[in-house]
Amino acid sequence: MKSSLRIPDAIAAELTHADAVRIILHRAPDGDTLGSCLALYLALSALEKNVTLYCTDPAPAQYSFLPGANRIENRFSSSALLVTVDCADVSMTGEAAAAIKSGARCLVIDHHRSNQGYGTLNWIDYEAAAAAELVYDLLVRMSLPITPDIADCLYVGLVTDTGRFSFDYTRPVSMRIAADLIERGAHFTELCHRIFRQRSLAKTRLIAAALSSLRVESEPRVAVMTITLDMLSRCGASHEDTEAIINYGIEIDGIEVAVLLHQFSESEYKVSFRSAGDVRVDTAAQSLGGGGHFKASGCTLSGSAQEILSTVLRAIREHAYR
Ligand SMILES: [Mn+2]
Repeated sequence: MKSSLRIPDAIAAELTHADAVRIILHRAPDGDTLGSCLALYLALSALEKNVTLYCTDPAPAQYSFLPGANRIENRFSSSALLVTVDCADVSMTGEAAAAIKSGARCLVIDHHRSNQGYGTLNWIDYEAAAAAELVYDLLVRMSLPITPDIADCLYVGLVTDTGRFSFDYTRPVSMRIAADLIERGAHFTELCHRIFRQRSLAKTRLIAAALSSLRVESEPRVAVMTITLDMLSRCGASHEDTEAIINYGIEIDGIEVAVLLHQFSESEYKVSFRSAGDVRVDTAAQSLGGGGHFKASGCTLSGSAQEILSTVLRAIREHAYR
């Protein structure tokens, strides 16, 4: 493909001409990578191409109702044009990473500022509130029909990545796209009910257990919760049920940073950080070998919960308040 075409047009042209396309979701898939990839999958499948979906992890249960979610494969093969959507780094593409690094043709569609452009063609738009906005643009560009199923998928990407249209990078065009998706048949009430207003009994029990572990440090104002393997098994909960529980910490009035220690094995913990405002938590996570965004980051540490907590608090004091 010649570079005389603008990148989105070049990507549209390449997808139009490809016979086989493998769409890649990021590991630990969220609503945006799922909605965007499924929408692209449904739209390209209607063109009678050989289109497949790959993700190294399964879709979380609350998204399993999405059209096409049951077609996601967890084994990678690369005899097709690759497309990653919402994958900030090649390391998030599971087994596809090796193929991409060794030069397999790969289109990258993303909106993360940290994306360095690891593909053959890279469409990275930092201003987009969700990758779903870019896939919407792509389908319009390709004159592909946006069916009610596709509208549902794109709406899920938008509504989850924008925090229900409330995060500061939500832009007027995000809402115009959402309005258009509703006109095209997106079942927005039912989608939001399934995603935001319904949870399993196991997860509800896990929230209760996590809240009872809450402790608050005073200097700085850090809320800490711990989820152990024992708590997971007592609640009948799974690792994916820990998602978003950290929000209960950061939503406490006056709290600046929230931390969640989530035990993975006897001595291994995943540590998540959230910031309520001006305190940046990416630097704290980076100092411990992790990474992430200004207000949301994480790392993995070994040791006892007590040791890890003191390491983490020290990192927050030394790096987050600079
Ligand atoms: Mn996204």
